[in-house]
Amino acid sequence: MTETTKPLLAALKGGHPDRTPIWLMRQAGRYLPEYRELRARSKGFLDLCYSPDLATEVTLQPLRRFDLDAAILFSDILVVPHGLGQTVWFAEGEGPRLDPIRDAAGLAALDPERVTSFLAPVYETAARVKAALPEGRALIGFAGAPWTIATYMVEGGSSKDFLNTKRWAYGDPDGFQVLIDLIVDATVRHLEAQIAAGAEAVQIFDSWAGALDEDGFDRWTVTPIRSIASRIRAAHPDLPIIGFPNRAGTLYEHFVRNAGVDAVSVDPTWSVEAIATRLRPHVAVQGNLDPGRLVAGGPDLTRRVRKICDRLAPMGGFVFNLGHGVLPPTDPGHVAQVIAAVREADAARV
Ligand code: 1CP
Repeated sequence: MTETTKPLLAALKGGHPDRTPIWLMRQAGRYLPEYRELRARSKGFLDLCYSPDLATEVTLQPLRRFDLDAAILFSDILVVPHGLGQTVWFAEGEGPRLDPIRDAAGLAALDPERVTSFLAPVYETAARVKAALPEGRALIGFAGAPWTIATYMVEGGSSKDFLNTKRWAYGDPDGFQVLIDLIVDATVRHLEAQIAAGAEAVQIFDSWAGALDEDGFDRWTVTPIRSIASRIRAAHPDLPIIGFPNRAGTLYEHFVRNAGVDAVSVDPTWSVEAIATRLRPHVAVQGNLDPGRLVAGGPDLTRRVRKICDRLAPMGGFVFNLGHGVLPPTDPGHVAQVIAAVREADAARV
Protein backbone atom coordinates (compact mmCIF):
# COMPACT_ATOMS: atom_id res chain seq x y z
CA MET A 1 0.00 0.00 0.00
CA THR A 2 1.50 3.37 -0.93
CA GLU A 3 1.46 6.43 1.31
CA THR A 4 -1.30 8.12 -0.66
CA THR A 5 -3.64 5.16 -0.34
CA LYS A 6 -3.71 5.22 3.45
CA PRO A 7 -7.43 5.80 4.10
CA LEU A 8 -6.89 8.67 6.55
CA LEU A 9 -4.68 10.65 4.17
CA ALA A 10 -7.00 10.10 1.22
CA ALA A 11 -10.06 11.26 3.18
CA LEU A 12 -8.31 14.36 4.55
CA LYS A 13 -7.61 15.38 0.96
CA GLY A 14 -11.30 15.03 0.09
CA GLY A 15 -11.14 11.52 -1.39
CA HIS A 16 -13.34 8.41 -1.04
CA PRO A 17 -11.13 5.71 0.52
CA ASP A 18 -12.25 2.04 0.59
CA ARG A 19 -13.19 2.35 4.22
CA THR A 20 -14.15 5.24 6.46
CA PRO A 21 -11.03 6.19 8.41
CA ILE A 22 -11.42 6.48 12.16
CA TRP A 23 -9.22 7.76 14.97
CA LEU A 24 -10.17 9.38 18.27
CA MET A 25 -8.82 12.52 19.88
CA ARG A 26 -7.08 11.44 23.13
CA GLN A 27 -7.20 7.82 22.01
CA ALA A 28 -4.18 7.14 24.24
CA GLY A 29 -4.71 7.95 27.90
CA ARG A 30 -6.34 7.34 31.19
CA TYR A 31 -9.34 5.28 30.00
CA LEU A 32 -6.90 2.48 29.04
CA PRO A 33 -5.67 0.28 31.94
CA GLU A 34 -2.38 -0.34 30.08
CA TYR A 35 -1.80 3.45 29.96
CA ARG A 36 -2.55 3.87 33.67
CA GLU A 37 -0.14 1.06 34.46
CA LEU A 38 2.69 2.61 32.45
CA ARG A 39 1.89 6.12 33.73
CA ALA A 40 2.13 4.88 37.35
CA ARG A 41 5.66 3.66 36.62
CA SER A 42 6.75 7.01 35.05
CA LYS A 43 8.19 9.91 37.08
CA GLY A 44 5.47 12.25 35.89
CA PHE A 45 3.43 13.16 32.83
CA LEU A 46 6.10 15.33 31.15
CA ASP A 47 8.71 12.67 31.85
CA LEU A 48 6.46 10.22 29.99
CA CYS A 49 6.23 12.66 27.04
CA TYR A 50 10.05 13.01 26.93
CA SER A 51 10.87 9.27 27.21
CA PRO A 52 10.82 7.85 23.65
CA ASP A 53 10.54 4.23 24.90
CA LEU A 54 7.48 4.90 27.02
CA ALA A 55 5.87 7.48 24.71
CA THR A 56 6.20 5.13 21.71
CA GLU A 57 4.53 2.35 23.67
CA VAL A 58 1.69 4.63 24.84
CA THR A 59 1.14 5.93 21.27
CA LEU A 60 0.78 2.37 19.97
CA GLN A 61 -1.39 1.00 22.80
CA PRO A 62 -4.74 2.02 21.28
CA LEU A 63 -3.75 0.53 17.88
CA ARG A 64 -2.96 -2.81 19.51
CA ARG A 65 -6.43 -2.95 21.00
CA PHE A 66 -8.55 -1.37 18.27
CA ASP A 67 -8.83 -1.30 14.46
CA LEU A 68 -7.89 2.41 14.17
CA ASP A 69 -6.60 4.12 11.02
CA ALA A 70 -4.11 6.43 12.70
CA ALA A 71 -1.79 6.90 15.65
CA ILE A 72 -1.51 10.36 17.18
CA LEU A 73 1.89 11.09 18.65
CA PHE A 74 1.76 10.87 22.44
CA SER A 75 2.81 14.30 23.70
CA ASP A 76 0.99 17.44 24.85
CA ILE A 77 0.28 20.90 23.46
CA LEU A 78 2.15 22.45 26.43
CA VAL A 79 5.54 21.09 25.36
CA VAL A 80 5.79 24.18 23.10
CA PRO A 81 5.77 26.74 25.96
CA HIS A 82 8.12 24.38 27.81
CA GLY A 83 10.44 24.33 24.78
CA LEU A 84 10.26 28.14 24.57
CA GLY A 85 11.71 28.28 28.09
CA GLN A 86 8.59 28.82 30.23
CA THR A 87 8.33 26.79 33.46
CA VAL A 88 5.65 24.09 32.95
CA TRP A 89 4.64 21.29 35.30
CA PHE A 90 1.73 18.91 35.81
CA ALA A 91 0.58 18.89 39.42
CA GLU A 92 -0.83 15.42 40.19
CA GLY A 93 -4.63 15.54 39.83
CA GLU A 94 -4.65 19.31 39.11
CA GLY A 95 -3.78 19.55 35.42
CA PRO A 96 -1.17 21.78 33.79
CA ARG A 97 0.56 24.67 35.62
CA LEU A 98 2.86 27.36 34.19
CA ASP A 99 4.66 30.43 35.59
CA PRO A 100 2.41 33.04 33.91
CA ILE A 101 3.71 35.51 31.32
CA ARG A 102 1.76 38.80 31.24
CA ASP A 103 4.09 41.45 29.77
CA ALA A 104 7.01 42.27 27.49
CA ALA A 105 9.56 41.35 30.19
CA GLY A 106 8.08 37.83 30.34
CA LEU A 107 8.25 37.58 26.55
CA ALA A 108 11.92 38.51 26.49
CA ALA A 109 12.79 35.27 28.29
CA LEU A 110 11.25 33.07 25.55
CA ASP A 111 13.38 31.72 22.70
CA PRO A 112 11.91 29.91 19.64
CA GLU A 113 15.45 28.87 18.65
CA ARG A 114 15.64 26.32 21.47
CA VAL A 115 12.31 24.58 20.81
CA THR A 116 13.42 21.77 18.50
CA SER A 117 16.59 20.88 20.39
CA PHE A 118 14.69 20.84 23.70
CA LEU A 119 11.95 18.67 22.18
CA ALA A 120 14.29 16.23 20.39
CA PRO A 121 12.89 13.23 22.40
CA VAL A 122 9.41 13.97 21.01
CA TYR A 123 10.71 13.69 17.43
CA GLU A 124 12.58 10.52 18.35
CA THR A 125 9.22 9.11 19.51
CA ALA A 126 7.61 10.11 16.19
CA ALA A 127 10.35 8.30 14.24
CA ARG A 128 10.00 5.14 16.34
CA VAL A 129 6.20 5.10 16.05
CA LYS A 130 6.42 5.60 12.30
CA ALA A 131 8.78 2.64 11.96
CA ALA A 132 6.43 0.43 14.01
CA LEU A 133 3.09 1.40 12.44
CA PRO A 134 0.96 -1.38 10.95
CA GLU A 135 0.37 -1.15 7.19
CA GLY A 136 -2.17 1.40 6.03
CA ARG A 137 -2.11 3.34 9.32
CA ALA A 138 -0.95 6.97 9.37
CA LEU A 139 0.95 8.98 11.98
CA ILE A 140 -0.63 12.29 13.02
CA GLY A 141 1.52 15.03 14.53
CA PHE A 142 -0.05 17.95 16.38
CA ALA A 143 0.32 21.25 18.15
CA GLY A 144 -1.92 23.63 20.07
CA ALA A 145 -3.11 26.69 18.15
CA PRO A 146 -1.49 30.00 19.17
CA TRP A 147 -4.63 31.34 20.90
CA THR A 148 -5.08 28.21 23.05
CA ILE A 149 -1.35 28.04 23.87
CA ALA A 150 -1.40 31.75 24.78
CA THR A 151 -4.28 31.20 27.25
CA TYR A 152 -2.21 28.62 29.16
CA MET A 153 0.94 30.79 29.00
CA VAL A 154 -0.84 33.90 30.27
CA GLU A 155 -3.27 32.36 32.79
CA GLY A 156 -0.68 29.92 34.16
CA GLY A 157 -2.96 26.93 33.63
CA SER A 158 -6.55 26.08 32.76
CA SER A 159 -9.10 28.85 32.98
CA LYS A 160 -12.85 29.42 32.77
CA ASP A 161 -13.03 33.06 31.66
CA PHE A 162 -9.52 33.78 30.26
CA LEU A 163 -9.65 37.29 31.76
CA ASN A 164 -5.89 37.94 31.88
CA THR A 165 -5.51 36.77 28.29
CA LYS A 166 -8.50 38.78 27.05
CA ARG A 167 -7.39 41.91 28.91
CA TRP A 168 -4.10 41.67 27.01
CA ALA A 169 -5.49 40.53 23.62
CA TYR A 170 -8.40 43.03 23.49
CA GLY A 171 -6.71 45.85 25.48
CA ASP A 172 -3.24 45.83 23.90
CA PRO A 173 -3.53 43.86 20.65
CA ASP A 174 -0.17 44.97 19.28
CA GLY A 175 1.61 43.82 22.46
CA PHE A 176 -0.30 40.50 22.48
CA GLN A 177 0.57 40.04 18.78
CA VAL A 178 4.24 39.73 19.81
CA LEU A 179 3.34 36.69 21.95
CA ILE A 180 1.20 35.18 19.17
CA ASP A 181 3.97 35.67 16.57
CA LEU A 182 6.44 33.97 18.87
CA ILE A 183 4.09 30.99 19.30
CA VAL A 184 3.48 30.83 15.52
CA ASP A 185 7.23 30.66 14.95
CA ALA A 186 7.75 27.98 17.63
CA THR A 187 4.76 25.96 16.35
CA VAL A 188 6.00 25.92 12.74
CA ARG A 189 9.39 24.65 13.94
CA HIS A 190 7.73 22.02 16.15
CA LEU A 191 5.41 20.76 13.38
CA GLU A 192 8.22 20.76 10.80
CA ALA A 193 10.35 18.60 13.11
CA GLN A 194 7.47 16.14 13.63
CA ILE A 195 7.00 15.93 9.85
CA ALA A 196 10.74 15.42 9.30
CA ALA A 197 10.54 12.53 11.81
CA GLY A 198 7.60 10.88 10.02
CA ALA A 199 4.29 12.63 10.79
CA GLU A 200 2.03 12.31 7.71
CA ALA A 201 -0.72 14.75 8.72
CA VAL A 202 -0.94 17.41 11.43
CA GLN A 203 -3.77 18.66 13.62
CA ILE A 204 -3.82 22.12 15.20
CA PHE A 205 -5.96 22.09 18.38
CA ASP A 206 -7.68 25.40 19.20
CA SER A 207 -9.48 24.04 22.24
CA TRP A 208 -10.49 27.49 23.51
CA ALA A 209 -11.39 29.12 20.16
CA GLY A 210 -15.02 29.26 21.33
CA ALA A 211 -14.11 31.86 23.97
CA LEU A 212 -13.42 34.58 21.37
CA ASP A 213 -15.82 37.04 19.71
CA GLU A 214 -15.98 37.45 15.92
CA ASP A 215 -13.13 39.98 15.61
CA GLY A 216 -11.00 38.21 18.20
CA PHE A 217 -11.56 34.88 16.41
CA ASP A 218 -10.45 36.35 13.10
CA ARG A 219 -7.28 37.88 14.53
CA TRP A 220 -6.24 35.30 17.16
CA THR A 221 -7.56 32.00 15.77
CA VAL A 222 -7.93 32.24 11.98
CA THR A 223 -4.97 34.49 11.11
CA PRO A 224 -2.27 32.67 13.15
CA ILE A 225 -3.50 29.22 12.00
CA ARG A 226 -3.48 30.44 8.38
CA SER A 227 0.08 31.63 8.80
CA ILE A 228 1.17 28.26 10.28
CA ALA A 229 -0.70 26.33 7.55
CA SER A 230 0.80 28.37 4.72
CA ARG A 231 4.34 27.90 6.04
CA ILE A 232 3.85 24.13 6.44
CA ARG A 233 2.20 23.90 3.02
CA ALA A 234 5.06 25.74 1.31
CA ALA A 235 7.46 22.97 2.41
CA HIS A 236 4.98 20.02 2.23
CA PRO A 237 2.32 20.78 -0.39
CA ASP A 238 0.54 17.41 -0.05
CA LEU A 239 0.56 16.98 3.73
CA PRO A 240 -2.96 17.28 5.15
CA ILE A 241 -3.50 19.98 7.79
CA ILE A 242 -6.49 19.66 10.15
CA GLY A 243 -7.80 22.60 12.19
CA PHE A 244 -9.98 22.29 15.31
CA PRO A 245 -11.67 25.58 16.31
CA ASN A 246 -13.49 23.93 19.21
CA ARG A 247 -16.96 25.29 20.10
CA ALA A 248 -16.65 28.24 17.70
CA GLY A 249 -20.33 27.99 16.65
CA THR A 250 -21.19 29.93 13.50
CA LEU A 251 -17.57 31.13 13.25
CA TYR A 252 -16.66 27.63 11.96
CA GLU A 253 -17.92 28.84 8.57
CA HIS A 254 -15.45 31.73 8.57
CA PHE A 255 -12.73 29.29 9.67
CA VAL A 256 -13.22 26.76 6.85
CA ARG A 257 -13.12 29.52 4.23
CA ASN A 258 -10.13 31.42 5.59
CA ALA A 259 -7.82 29.34 7.81
CA GLY A 260 -6.12 27.57 4.87
CA VAL A 261 -6.61 24.05 6.29
CA ASP A 262 -7.49 20.87 4.35
CA ALA A 263 -9.85 19.54 7.00
CA VAL A 264 -11.80 20.70 10.03
CA SER A 265 -12.43 18.76 13.22
CA VAL A 266 -16.03 19.45 14.22
CA ASP A 267 -17.24 19.74 17.82
CA PRO A 268 -20.35 17.83 18.99
CA THR A 269 -22.71 20.83 18.83
CA TRP A 270 -22.90 20.65 15.01
CA SER A 271 -25.82 18.80 13.39
CA VAL A 272 -24.81 16.32 10.68
CA GLU A 273 -26.93 18.25 8.19
CA ALA A 274 -25.11 21.54 8.89
CA ILE A 275 -21.73 19.78 8.63
CA ALA A 276 -22.78 18.38 5.24
CA THR A 277 -24.14 21.61 3.80
CA ARG A 278 -22.06 24.38 5.42
CA LEU A 279 -18.62 22.88 6.12
CA ARG A 280 -18.05 19.93 3.76
CA PRO A 281 -18.35 22.05 0.60
CA HIS A 282 -15.20 23.92 1.69
CA VAL A 283 -12.93 21.31 3.40
CA ALA A 284 -12.83 17.66 4.49
CA VAL A 285 -14.61 17.09 7.81
CA GLN A 286 -13.76 15.04 10.89
CA GLY A 287 -16.07 14.28 13.79
CA ASN A 288 -18.24 14.64 15.69
CA LEU A 289 -19.55 12.10 18.23
CA ASP A 290 -20.15 13.55 21.71
CA PRO A 291 -17.50 11.95 24.00
CA GLY A 292 -20.27 11.68 26.60
CA ARG A 293 -22.05 9.15 24.35
CA LEU A 294 -18.88 7.05 24.41
CA VAL A 295 -19.09 7.04 28.22
CA ALA A 296 -22.80 6.13 28.21
CA GLY A 297 -22.67 3.32 25.59
CA GLY A 298 -25.84 1.38 24.73
CA PRO A 299 -27.91 1.18 21.53
CA ASP A 300 -28.15 4.98 21.24
CA LEU A 301 -24.35 5.11 20.84
CA THR A 302 -24.53 2.84 17.79
CA ARG A 303 -27.53 4.78 16.41
CA ARG A 304 -25.69 8.10 16.68
CA VAL A 305 -22.57 6.70 14.96
CA ARG A 306 -24.74 5.42 12.12
CA LYS A 307 -26.49 8.76 11.75
CA ILE A 308 -23.13 10.56 11.39
CA CYS A 309 -21.66 7.98 8.97
CA ASP A 310 -24.77 7.54 6.83
CA ARG A 311 -24.98 11.28 6.10
CA LEU A 312 -21.29 12.20 5.83
CA ALA A 313 -19.34 9.15 4.56
CA PRO A 314 -21.01 9.06 1.11
CA MET A 315 -19.81 12.63 0.46
CA GLY A 316 -16.13 11.60 0.74
CA GLY A 317 -13.68 13.79 2.59
CA PHE A 318 -14.93 12.34 5.89
CA VAL A 319 -13.01 11.01 8.89
CA PHE A 320 -14.91 9.56 11.83
CA ASN A 321 -13.81 10.98 15.20
CA LEU A 322 -15.21 12.34 18.42
CA GLY A 323 -16.18 16.00 18.75
CA HIS A 324 -13.57 16.31 21.54
CA GLY A 325 -11.21 14.01 23.46
CA VAL A 326 -12.00 10.58 24.99
CA LEU A 327 -13.01 11.06 28.65
CA PRO A 328 -11.16 9.09 31.38
CA PRO A 329 -14.27 7.14 32.61
CA THR A 330 -14.87 5.68 29.11
CA ASP A 331 -15.25 1.88 28.91
CA PRO A 332 -12.77 0.64 26.24
CA GLY A 333 -15.52 -1.77 25.12
CA HIS A 334 -17.53 1.25 23.95
CA VAL A 335 -14.65 2.30 21.68
CA ALA A 336 -14.73 -1.17 20.08
CA GLN A 337 -18.53 -0.77 19.67
CA VAL A 338 -18.08 2.55 17.84
CA ILE A 339 -15.47 1.15 15.47
CA ALA A 340 -17.71 -1.83 14.68
CA ALA A 341 -20.60 0.57 13.95
CA VAL A 342 -18.44 2.62 11.54
CA ARG A 343 -17.39 -0.58 9.72
CA GLU A 344 -21.03 -1.75 9.58
CA ALA A 345 -22.07 1.57 8.07
CA ASP A 346 -19.44 1.04 5.34
CA ALA A 347 -20.65 -2.52 4.72
CA ALA A 348 -24.27 -1.34 4.44
CA ARG A 349 -23.30 1.05 1.62
CA VAL A 350 -21.64 -1.45 -0.74
O1 1CP B 1 -2.12 12.41 34.12
C1 1CP B 1 -2.02 12.13 32.90
O2 1CP B 1 -1.80 10.97 32.52
C2 1CP B 1 -2.11 13.25 31.95
C3 1CP B 1 -3.35 13.33 31.11
C4 1CP B 1 -2.96 13.87 29.75
C5 1CP B 1 -2.81 13.15 28.56
C6 1CP B 1 -3.02 11.67 28.37
C7 1CP B 1 -2.62 15.23 29.46
C8 1CP B 1 -2.55 16.35 30.40
N1 1CP B 1 -2.26 15.32 28.11
C9 1CP B 1 -2.37 14.07 27.53
C10 1CP B 1 -2.02 13.70 26.14
C11 1CP B 1 -2.47 14.57 25.04
N2 1CP B 1 -2.86 15.88 25.13
C12 1CP B 1 -2.50 14.18 23.69
C13 1CP B 1 -1.93 12.85 23.20
C14 1CP B 1 -2.38 11.97 22.22
C15 1CP B 1 -3.81 11.46 22.17
O3 1CP B 1 -4.73 12.20 21.77
O4 1CP B 1 -3.99 10.24 22.38
C16 1CP B 1 -3.02 15.29 22.95
C17 1CP B 1 -3.30 15.37 21.47
C18 1CP B 1 -3.21 16.33 23.88
C19 1CP B 1 -3.68 17.67 23.50
C20 1CP B 1 -4.05 18.65 24.57
N3 1CP B 1 -3.48 18.87 25.80
C21 1CP B 1 -5.06 19.63 24.39
C22 1CP B 1 -5.84 19.82 23.11
C23 1CP B 1 -6.96 18.86 22.96
C24 1CP B 1 -8.10 19.03 23.91
O5 1CP B 1 -8.38 18.08 24.65
O6 1CP B 1 -8.76 20.12 23.88
C25 1CP B 1 -5.12 20.40 25.56
C26 1CP B 1 -6.06 21.57 25.85
C27 1CP B 1 -4.12 19.92 26.44
C28 1CP B 1 -3.75 20.45 27.78
C29 1CP B 1 -3.84 19.40 28.80
N4 1CP B 1 -2.89 18.44 29.00
C30 1CP B 1 -3.30 17.55 29.96
C31 1CP B 1 -4.60 17.98 30.39
C32 1CP B 1 -5.41 17.30 31.45
C33 1CP B 1 -4.94 19.11 29.62
C34 1CP B 1 -6.26 19.86 29.63
C35 1CP B 1 -6.32 20.82 30.75
C36 1CP B 1 -7.53 21.75 30.61
O7 1CP B 1 -8.68 21.27 30.55
O8 1CP B 1 -7.29 22.95 30.60
